[in-house]
Amino acid sequence: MHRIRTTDSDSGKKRQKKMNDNISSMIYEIKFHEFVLFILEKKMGATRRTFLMDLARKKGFRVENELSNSVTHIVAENNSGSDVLAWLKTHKMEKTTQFELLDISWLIECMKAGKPVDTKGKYQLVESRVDSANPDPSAGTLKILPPATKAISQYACQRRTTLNNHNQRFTDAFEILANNYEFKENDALCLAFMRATSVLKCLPFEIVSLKDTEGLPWIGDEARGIMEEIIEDGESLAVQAVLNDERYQSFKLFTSVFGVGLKTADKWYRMGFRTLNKIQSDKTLRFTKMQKAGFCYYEDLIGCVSKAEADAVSLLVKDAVWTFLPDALVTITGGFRRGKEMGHDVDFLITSPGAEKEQEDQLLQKVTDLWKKQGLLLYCDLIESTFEDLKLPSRKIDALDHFQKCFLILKLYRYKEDKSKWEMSTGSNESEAKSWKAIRVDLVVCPYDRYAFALLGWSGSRQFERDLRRYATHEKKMMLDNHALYDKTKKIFLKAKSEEEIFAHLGLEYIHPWERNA
Ligand code: 8GT
Ligand code: MN
Repeated sequence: MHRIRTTDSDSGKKRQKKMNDNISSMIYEIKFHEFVLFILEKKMGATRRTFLMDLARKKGFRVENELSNSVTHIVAENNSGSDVLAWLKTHKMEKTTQFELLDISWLIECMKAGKPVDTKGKYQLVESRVDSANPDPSAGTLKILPPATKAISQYACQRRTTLNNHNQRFTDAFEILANNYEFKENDALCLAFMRATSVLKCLPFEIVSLKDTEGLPWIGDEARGIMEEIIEDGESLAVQAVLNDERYQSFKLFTSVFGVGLKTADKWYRMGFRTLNKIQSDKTLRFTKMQKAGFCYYEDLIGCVSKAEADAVSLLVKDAVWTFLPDALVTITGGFRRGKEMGHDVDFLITSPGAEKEQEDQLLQKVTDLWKKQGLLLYCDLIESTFEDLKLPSRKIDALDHFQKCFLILKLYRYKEDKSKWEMSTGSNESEAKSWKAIRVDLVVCPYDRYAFALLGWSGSRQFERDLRRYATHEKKMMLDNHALYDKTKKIFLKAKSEEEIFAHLGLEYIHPWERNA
C-alpha cells in the first residue's frame, strides 16, 4: 500500500508552486502574441488550473498568473457568463470590450489543434439583452446567457457529461419520478424523465429560471412543471407525494435486495408485505439463491462500494486472473471507470491477446474456484458464453450481451495497518464479521478482437449506451452492441481496436469515459 507523504509543510508547497509558476512562464517560447490568457480558478480548482496554464504555455500561449490589463481572453470552466461577470465585479474589474470570455472547451480545442482555434460561436460566454420587465438588480447592467444552451444534442453520446452536476436539485427529483414510473411499468414516462435528467446533468451552469431551459431537448411539460415548483418553492409537491407513497417506498426497499426485481417486489407488495424483516421470516415464501445471498449480505451491499474498495478488489481480481492468464488485460469498467467515487458494484472486463479460446472459456471457472478455496467467494452466478463471431449486433436497445460473465459477491478484508490487530481479529467470530465486507463484483470475458466494443458497452452510463445505439441506428444506419458494429448500407462489420475508432466509425467526436456520466 502506498502511504501519502505528509512531511511537506503547506507553506513549502506554496513556495514550490510559486516557483513552478514563474519557471513555466519563463521557459516556453510565446508563439501566439495576439492572445494573453487568464484562466479562472473558480470552480476549476488550483491543481487543474496550474495544469492547464502549464499546458497552454507549453503550446505557445502567453498565460498570466494574475488578471491584468494586458489580458485579452478570460477562460472559465463550469461558470456561466454571469458567474464570470460576478467574479469580475468582486475583483473590481468591469467587463469591457478589452477581453473576451471563453469556455474552457475553447482552450481544450486549441490544445488539440496545437494552435488557437476561432473564438467565435459556441465557445463564447454570450451577452444577452436585459429583461426589462423583470430586471435583476444584482446583475448590474449586463446579463450573460449561460453558454451552449443553443446546441445541446438530443443524444447523450454527443454531449459531455462529467460528474460535476450543477442541477442536482432537479435531477434528484426527476430520478425519483423516473424510478416511480419504472415501478408502475410506465416505460414511456420513465424514459422521458431519465432523458430529462441526462440533459440537465450535462449543462455547465445551474438553471435558475425556466427561461434557461429554452431550447433544451427532452424537457417536456411535466418536467418543466416540476422544475417550476422547485425554482419557486424549493421542492415539488409531486415528488414529495411519491416519496410518501407506500407502494413507492416498498418497491424501493424490496428492489434494494440483490436478486429482487420488479416482479418479485410487486408480488410481495400485493401479498401485503411492507418490511424486509417480515419477508425474511415468512415461512411460505421461496427465495432464489441470489435473493438468499442478497438478504444475507444486505447491510454490506446497501452500503455501496468506495473507490478505495474498488481498487482493493481490482488487485484481488488481477492476482487471480494473472495466475491463469499472465498476459490478460484486466480493466475496471462501469461507474468507477467514469470517475465515480462510489458504486453499487465493481465491474471488470477481461481479455487476453494470446489466449486460446479454450483457455478463455475456462478462465472464470478457474478464478472463482480459486476464490472458493481461499474462502473469498460468498456468491457466484456464472453465465456461459453464447457469443457467435458472425452474429449481427442486437436491435434491442437494452439487450444483454453474449460474453461469458459472472455475477459475484466477494469477501473483501478490510485493510489494517496494524498487523497484530489484523491477525487477532480473524480469530474470534464477533470481530471476524467486522474484518471484511461483502462486495458485488461483475466479471466479463471477451475475445481480444472485441475488446473495444465490450469496453465501450460496459463503461456506461446506461443512458449513454442507449443513446450510442439509438444514434447508430437512426443517424448512421448502423447497428452497435457490446460485440460489434455493423454498417447496414455497406453490409460489413466495422472493426475497431479502441473506443476512439468506434466513435470515429460513427462520425462522433470522442467522449472520454469521465464525460459519459449521462
Ligand atoms: P453503479 O455505480 O451503480 O455500479 O453504476 P454503473 O457501474 O454505471 O452501472 P452497472 O449497472 O454496474 O453497469 C455498468 C454498465 O454495464 C452499464 O452501462 C450497463 O449498461 C452495462 N451492462 C452491460 N451488460 C450488463 C449486464 O448484464 N448487467 C449489468 N448490470 N450491466 C450491464 O452491457
Ligand atoms: Mn457498476
